[in-house]
Amino acid sequence: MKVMDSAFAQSFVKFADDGWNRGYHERNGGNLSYRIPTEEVEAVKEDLDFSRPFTDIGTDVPALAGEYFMVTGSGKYFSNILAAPRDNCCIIEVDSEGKKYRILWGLEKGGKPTSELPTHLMNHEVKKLATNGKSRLIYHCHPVNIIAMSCVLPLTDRDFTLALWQNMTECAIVFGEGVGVIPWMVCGGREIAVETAKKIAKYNVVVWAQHGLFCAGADFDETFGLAHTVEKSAEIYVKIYSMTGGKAPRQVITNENLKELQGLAEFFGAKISPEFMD
Ligand code: 2HA
Ligand code: ZN
Repeated sequence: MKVMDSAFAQSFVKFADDGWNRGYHERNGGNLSYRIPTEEVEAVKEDLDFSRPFTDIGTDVPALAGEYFMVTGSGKYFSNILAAPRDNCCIIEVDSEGKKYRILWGLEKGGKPTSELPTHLMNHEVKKLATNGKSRLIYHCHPVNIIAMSCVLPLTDRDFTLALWQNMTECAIVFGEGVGVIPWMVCGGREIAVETAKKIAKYNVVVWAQHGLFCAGADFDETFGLAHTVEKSAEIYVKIYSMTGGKAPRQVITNENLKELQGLAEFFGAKISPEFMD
């Protein structure tokens, strides 16, 4: 089968276009990667080219040795992915030591995988180990309201988690572990990758202050839905404080309410972390 005839590549392209249509990807902002299951790689193997050389990843990801990923290209625009996936995305293979990668498909007109490849792969490694292989997507985007919040709130996991849980009932169920926050750092390198990987071990959402979001998930719908839910709550937060002129709103979901919600979360197989509820 050709790569673009596969269900995973079509889901990847639709995901990218959904992100573009939601306004999360100005210019070349954001990136997406999918750890492809072995049987899905096998199904498209005839369309892969194993002749290109290996290149350094810039970090070590031994638990990803031999894995395959579909990844957006560095400097490529999410707005162009639907119309020209082969020019804007690629499939890469990680070598047997987890130190190098090579391109097997895509980036037909040249280019490299996302500039955030070290963060993507280190996050994949942590999540693969933490979820017994279930977690498969890492998504980075630049949504307006979560970035605005990161200019105003204290940059702690607790402040962001409670602010995002308190306005909309779904949130504590959808991201019951809470969200991690890292302060502003230079993007694209190993240092920010290490800090993000520490947070993503505990959460599925990490806020990069004055930059955007990283989300992890098991499938395309769940991962996009997570970013969308976080950003929707951030939009409500921004609207509330714009309406009140910066004053605390009259009513929000209280910690007592969150405790009452725990039963419903458990019914859906989720859990609201008690850490933030005291
Ligand atoms: O331009 O979002 O963080 C891609 C990015 C870098
Ligand atoms: Zn970015």
